[in-house]
Amino acid sequence: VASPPLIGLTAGASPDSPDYYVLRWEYLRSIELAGGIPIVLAPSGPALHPSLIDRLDGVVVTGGPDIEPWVYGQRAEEGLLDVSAERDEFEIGLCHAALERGMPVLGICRGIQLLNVQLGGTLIQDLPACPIRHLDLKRPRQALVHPVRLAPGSRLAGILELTELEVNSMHHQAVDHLGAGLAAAAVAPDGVVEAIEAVERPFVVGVQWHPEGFWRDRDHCSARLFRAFVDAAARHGC
Ligand SMILES: [Mn+2]
Repeated sequence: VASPPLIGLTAGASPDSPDYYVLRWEYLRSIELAGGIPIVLAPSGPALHPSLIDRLDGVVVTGGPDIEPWVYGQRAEEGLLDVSAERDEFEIGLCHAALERGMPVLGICRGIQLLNVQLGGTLIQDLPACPIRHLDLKRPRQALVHPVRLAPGSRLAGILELTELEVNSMHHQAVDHLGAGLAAAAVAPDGVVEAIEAVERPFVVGVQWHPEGFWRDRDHCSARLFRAFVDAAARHGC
């Protein structure tokens, strides 16, 4: 029996106490339930060392602060929130190493944005608050805020076995121009891109919502997304 795949998940500095790195444990639980072994990767230390990366089978780029606009060739605009140059640099390096190795990558929230700019895309720095309120800190994380329509024939539609689903929403930025080799896999009714995927890579998927928020509901389609990702990582490790 093959050993479970090792999945690296990015952590970042705590917005409240910058002396600490933090990662919401729901990400770890979601990977465990999907059959993977989660490994927390913090910006400091050996996380970018090839001898560590080569032992991983997949990478999850998690939620977090805004990406420095210079990374995608823009100036900061009104509405830009907290940024972390340390985390940008770390995740861009990690993502580059993973993509170079054909390793499966799952980007969540900030992670979809990181994947997109990594491949040359740009971001909307601050979404308008209507018609859909994509960010509202007073809402519970599991609140279903808006539907997304999955692109017919996309990898994501195949994984989730759906054409449309209701998602949570905790973002004020979004994918603007798509990076090279990426396609939109899900779109909200207001036109905001809610998922992307690489057309010709094994498993490179980003979602703007937070599937880990549904880890308690094993029948939820989010479990299928984590399962497909961990399975792809297991195949990569073979
Ligand atoms: Mn949204």
